Amino acid sequence: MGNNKSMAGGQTAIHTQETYVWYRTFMTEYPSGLQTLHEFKTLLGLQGLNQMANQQVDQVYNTFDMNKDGFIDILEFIAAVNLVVRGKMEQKLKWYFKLYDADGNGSIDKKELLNIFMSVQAIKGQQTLSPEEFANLVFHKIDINKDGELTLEEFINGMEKDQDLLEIVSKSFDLSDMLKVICNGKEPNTGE
Ligand SMILES: [Ca+2]
Ligand SMILES: [Ca+2]
Ligand SMILES: [Ca+2]
Repeated sequence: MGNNKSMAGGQTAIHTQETYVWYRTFMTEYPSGLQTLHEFKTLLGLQGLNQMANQQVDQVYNTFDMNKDGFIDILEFIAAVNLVVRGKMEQKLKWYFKLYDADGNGSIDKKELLNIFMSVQAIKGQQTLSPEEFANLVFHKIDINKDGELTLEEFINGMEKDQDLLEIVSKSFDLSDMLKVICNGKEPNTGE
C-alpha cells in the first residue's frame, strides 16, 4: 500500500474521493480556506479543557501547522487527516515524538512525557495506569542508555518492539475517531 509518494511530484496517488470529501467539508466549514486554533478546538469538541490539556491541543495544532503561519490551510488539513487516519506507523511515531517533545530539543524527558499523559488523562478521562506509572514504564522499557532522555531512535525502536506500549501510546493519541467525524461530516455523539 506504499503508494503515496511525494506530493510535489506529478503523481499524487492519494485516495481521491475521500480527499475530495475532506476538501469539501473543510471549504464548507471554513470558506476562507484557513482554520484557526479556536475553530480546530471547536471542530474536535475540545473546548473548556484545563490549562494543561489545552496546551496539548495547541501542540497538536502546531504540528499540523507545517508552515507555521498560525493557521491550518487545506493542504495541511488533508495531510493531517491522512496522517491520523491512514498514516504508516513510523510516520505516526514521528508525529507522536514531535508532540511529546514539547520544547523541541530533539529528545523527550520524563517531565515532557508526564505532561503528555496528564493532559491525555484530562482530555480522555482516567486511563488504566496513572501518568506517573506510565511515564516510568515507558522509560524503563525504551530508554536504552538510561540517560533519562528518549531520542527519536530510542522512541521509534522501542515502540516498534513493544506492541503493548505502542498500543497504549497510539490509543492515548488516537484522534482518528474525532477526525472520522470530519470525514463523515457529522457532529460527534457523546457516548455517555
Ligand atoms: Ca499553516
Ligand atoms: Ca524535549
Ligand atoms: Ca536515552
